[in-house]
Formats: sequence, structure tokens, C-alpha cells
Amino acid sequence: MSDNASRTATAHVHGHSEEDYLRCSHGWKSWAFTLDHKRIGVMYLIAILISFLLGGVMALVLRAELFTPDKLFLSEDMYNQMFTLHGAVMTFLFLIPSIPAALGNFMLPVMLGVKDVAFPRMNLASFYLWVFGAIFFLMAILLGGLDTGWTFYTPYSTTTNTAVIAASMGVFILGFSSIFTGLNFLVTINTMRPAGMTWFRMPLFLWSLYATSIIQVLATPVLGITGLLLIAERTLGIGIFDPARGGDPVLFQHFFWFYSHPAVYIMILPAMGVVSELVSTFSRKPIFGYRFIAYSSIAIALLGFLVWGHHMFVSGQSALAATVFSALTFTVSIPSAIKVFNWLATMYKGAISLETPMCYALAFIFLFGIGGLTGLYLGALATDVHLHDTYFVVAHFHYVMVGGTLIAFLGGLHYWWPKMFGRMYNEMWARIACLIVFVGFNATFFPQFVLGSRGMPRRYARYDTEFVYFHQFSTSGAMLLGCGLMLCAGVLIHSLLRGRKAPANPWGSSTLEWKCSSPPPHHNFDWPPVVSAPYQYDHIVYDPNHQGYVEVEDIPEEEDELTNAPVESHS
Ligand code: HEM
Ligand SMILES: [Cu+2]
Repeated sequence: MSDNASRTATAHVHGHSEEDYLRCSHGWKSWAFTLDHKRIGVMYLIAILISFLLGGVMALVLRAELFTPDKLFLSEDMYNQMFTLHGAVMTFLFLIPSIPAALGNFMLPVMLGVKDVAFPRMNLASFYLWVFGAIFFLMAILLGGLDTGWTFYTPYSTTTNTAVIAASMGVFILGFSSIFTGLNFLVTINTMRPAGMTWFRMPLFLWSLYATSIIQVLATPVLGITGLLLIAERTLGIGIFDPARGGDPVLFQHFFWFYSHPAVYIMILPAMGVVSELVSTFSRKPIFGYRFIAYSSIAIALLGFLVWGHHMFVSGQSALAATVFSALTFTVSIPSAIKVFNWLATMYKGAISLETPMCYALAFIFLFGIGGLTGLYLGALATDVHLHDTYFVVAHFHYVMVGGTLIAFLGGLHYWWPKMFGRMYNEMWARIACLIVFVGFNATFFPQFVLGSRGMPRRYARYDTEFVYFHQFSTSGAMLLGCGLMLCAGVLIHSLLRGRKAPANPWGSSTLEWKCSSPPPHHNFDWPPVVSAPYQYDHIVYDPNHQGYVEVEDIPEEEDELTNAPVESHS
């Protein structure tokens, strides 16, 4: 045993008595009725990955159709249904729950140093609500599809013959799932922090989840009510959106974006939180401007409520309202830019190691940069009149939602994978997959900026031949992106079957989840772990005996016996 290891004093050593959460009980019931946040996180992970696969296949079908200006194999009607379902599945079933409900559920209590979330039953209920919501979506497909776009704009959604009611019910139910998760996280962070875990010792991922939860709890009810009003309009003809009955279709857009603009921050804030963890760990440097990053999450969450009107610059809005919304939109970019600056400053003169999660983090910073900056062109009144409803908007939001959220999700998944499943993956292949995803992504979406600025409208199945080159480029990129994601999946599945056992702390991270074994024991920590400031790397050294990092501390002699066991002899 190395000298370092024999002087190791870490809380997790005491977790040895317990089986890890994957092995502590068996049988399908032990999963289906589990109250363990880690198992719920894993079930969420599987569920959202299935949704992502479904949405991804639809995307490839859409891109394939667009390879030629005229019909290849999809009718116009089928095309409309395909992009509607693609957008709705990706947004409501995948992106919104992706980082908070899957990674967040698993990691939040462990990173906080507690045994579980505040309301474990509500946590399980949230997962089953997701399942029911998803079933309603599938029903909508079976009942004749949906062709309103993921935005459900009236008057189209009140008049089309497709399954708007089933889909709206699905959105309503999914909304509750999201609210339950948010409420749980808020209460957990507010009331359960163990001794020593002050607000400003919380890992930044938890700050971002906290900010996200505020939005989930405050904004989602509006979406739920909007869905119910839409159903009431269709079934009872209450006349809230129909001008013939004294209603107003633009009101729907206000309701919808009052939720859906904050919702884009439900997607991006947790992604930013993941990136803060990755950048610090893989630069082996304390995060630069911790408080600024923490406060900027809250600032984004609050400012995000004030800008929804930028989606409606050309929908019939007063000039004054449009100007105010435009100005407010620009304020949101300030806290976003603060974060980017702080990540770069953290890396500056850091000991950067380009492990897979860090590759994703760097990709995120670059792609989110493009996505965020192009948002400013759209937020500026004069340019948006030209760019609205073109491929420029499509490119913008894919840069933030895919280049941002999906990439950060993959970075977080690779980062916490050893912790979640106790296995390492093949670094080289994982990095190659990341590279292919990065190249494929840019090849798919960069041409769409050009297409849009030249006037190619979004949501069209057919197009003018002048656009054919860029569309074909984009379609080829999408196929490459698909291959990269398949490779990524292959690497992770291979890791489950053949991967080497993961040490407790493979990356040299400083936050609490790396102090319990990989995978964590059923109750995470037998007693509240010793909490110190996060992002301190002085005491964390590589130990070749464990092929991982261990914490070294000078501890009093008499405690030696208790704590000098090898860090992960049990795993
Ligand atoms: C950081 C600063 C950002 C700014 C200034 C910004 C600005 C805008 C504006 C003005 C539009 C409306 C364009 C139009 O329809 O004409 C828009 C659309 C959109 N943005 Fe952003 N955005 C930003 C970040 C994000 C983020 C982080 C996400 C998601 C993670 C996002 C997702 C979307 C989506 C989904 C749409 C289009 C919705 C639709 O019409 O289907 N944006 N953005
Ligand atoms: Cu917006």
C-alpha cells in the first residue's frame, strides 16, 4: 500500500459495510417501486434516452426528405407531422427532463451529502407522471398524428383534425412531472443541507439546478393551464382564442412563450452547471468567480421571465412592447456572458487534461457561444423581422439546445458514468465519438444559418433549387452526427459489459459525490460527510494503486486504524 493511501482519510471508507445501490436489492419490483433517488435517476436516464432515439430517428427522416427539393418519400402532410413530433418529443420528453431529472436526480443528494431528496415518493411519482405523459404522446401518434408544430399555435391548433387533445393532455401531465422534480429539489436544497454545506459551498451544478427548479415551479403551471384552455376551446368552444367568439389567437402565443422562453433556460441552466463542474475539475483549478457563476444562474432564471415577447415581434405587438422586449432580451445575455468569461478564466493557466468530459465541455463553450450570440441577431428588432421563421432560427436554437444542452448532457453523462455504473469506458473511442458528434453537428446546422439568412423559411417540405447545396450539406452532416451518437452509445454499452471497475474518484474531482464509492452505496453516506469548500484540489493526488485519485490529509495518529483501509477495496 502506498504511503499516500495509508494516510488517506475520507468519509467514504465507512460506506463499505453497505452494498452499492445497484446490488442492494433485486427483482423488477425493487426498481419499479424504488424510492432511491439513484435508481429513479437511472430509470429516467433510460426513459429519456429512448425518447432521444425516437426524436433522433424522426430528425434523420426529416433531413433525408430534404435531400432533394421535391418529394423524396414524405408527403407534405407527413412532413408536417414528422417535424411536429420531432420537436415535441425532443423538447418535452428529452431535453427538459434530461439533465435535471436523470443526472440531477442521481447526483443532487450525493453532491449535497444527504441520503435522498426531501420527498422520495414524490420523486417516484414524478417519474411515473413522465411515463403517463409520454403514453399520451404516443396515443396522439396512433390517433392520427399531430401537425401543429411543437408550439401548438392557434388558430391552427384549434381547427386541425389531428390529435391536439391527446398531445395537450400529454404536455399537461409532463408538466406536473417537471414541477414535482423542481419542488423536490428546492425543498431538498433549502432544508436538508448537512452541517458545513453552506449556500456558498454548494457545487455550482446544484446552484444551477436550484435556479432551474425555480423556473420549473413558477413557469410550468402556465403551460399546463394553456393546454387545458386549448382543450376547452376545442371541445367546448369557450372562445378564448377565437376572435369570432371574442377571443384572441395572439393570447395563446403570450401564454405559450411565457412558459417556453423560461423553458429554454430549464434546458440550458443545468447544462451550464455541468460545464462549471467539468471546467474546474479538468483544469484542476478552483472555479474562477464562484459567486458570480452562482448568482448569474439565479439572474438568468429571473430575467428569463421577462423576455418572452421576442418570439412575437412579427405576431402583432405594439411597437413599444416590441422595443421593451428587445432591450430586455439583451440583458439576459449578460449573465450568460459572465459564465463564459469565468469558464475561460478558470482554464487560463490551468492544468487542462482533455479527457472525454472536458472535450464535451470545450465543445459546449464554443457551440453555446455561437448559439447565444446568434440569439442577439434575433433579439434585435430590425434583423429579426428578416430572420424570423427562417432556418436561421432553426440553426440558432439547435446550437443552444443540441450544441448546448445535449453536448453538456453527454459531457455530464461521461463524467458521472463511472460513478453511476461503477465502470470506466474506453477513453480513446469516447473521444473519437465526441469529435464525430462535434463535426457532424456543425456540418448539420451551420449551413442552416446561411440558408435562413438567404430566406429559406422553416417548416417547409419543399424548397427552391437555389438552396439545394446547403440542404444536402446539412443532411450529410446529420447522418455523420447520427453515426457519432451511435458510436457514443456503443462505447457506453461496451463499458457496462466489459469496462474496468471504476475507482471512487477517477478524475480527481473535489465535490462530495466522489467521496463515496463507485457506484454509491444505497444510502450514499452513513453519516453526513465532512464538507469543505468545493473546487480545492491541493489534497487530491493520483494513486496508481487504485488508478484513481485519493484524498490525503494529515490526520491524528489514533484515527489511523479506522481510516487506513484502501479506498475502494470493495468495488
Ligand atoms: C443567450 C441568449 C439568447 C437569446 C438572446 C435568444 C434569442 C432568441 C430570439 C429573439 C428568438 C426568436 C426568434 C424568432 O422566432 O424570430 C429565439 C428563438 C428560440 N430560441 Fe433563443 N435565445 C437565446 C438563448 C437560447 C437558449 C439558451 C435556448 C435553448 C436552450 C434557446 C432556444 C430557442 C428556441 C427553441 C427558439 C425558437 C422557438 C420556435 O420558434 O420554435 N435560445 N431565441
Ligand atoms: Cu425566447
